Amino acid sequence: MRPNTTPNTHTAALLQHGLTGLALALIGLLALVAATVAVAPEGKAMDHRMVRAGDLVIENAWVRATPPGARAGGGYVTIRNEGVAADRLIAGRADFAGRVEIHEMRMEGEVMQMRPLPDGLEIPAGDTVTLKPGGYHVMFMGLKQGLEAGHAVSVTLIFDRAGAVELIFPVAKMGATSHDHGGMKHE
Ligand SMILES: [Cu+2]
Repeated sequence: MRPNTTPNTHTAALLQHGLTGLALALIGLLALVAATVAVAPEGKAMDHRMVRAGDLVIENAWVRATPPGARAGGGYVTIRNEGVAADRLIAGRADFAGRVEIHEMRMEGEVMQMRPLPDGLEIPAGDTVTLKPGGYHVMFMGLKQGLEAGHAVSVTLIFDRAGAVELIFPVAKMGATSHDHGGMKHE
């Protein structure tokens, strides 16, 4: 028995706990700072939050604010695959929409066509795929509520390999049109 090792061990444990607490507090503070800079004043997509899921790095997620009465909305995100195997964005879900689809938009002759991708969207190994206006996008069908600029919504994207990934999509006002007049609420 060595009775005087007990206080030493105890002190070490206390010190360790103290350090862990400090580290957790710092991480919390950083997360808070990261969350605060999500949307720039002009409403442009300026989300710097980055989410890692398996081999995927997902960032710059945002949804476009919808005009009153809109039944569908678009979401955009950048997905980087740092792995050696291809992954595939196959589906999604969101509480605010009846259905989530993965769409592509492309010119068919002179007409811009939008259609769901039946097999999802491949994220090749070592490559980055950007979903953006005029290209690939996440389509929220059957909106249950309007998407209001300055707010943020939770969306789960489902990948073949990386699985279900829950993301926060800030709502940004983009591409204001002639519909954006007096009747709309301005910030
Ligand atoms: Cu679409």
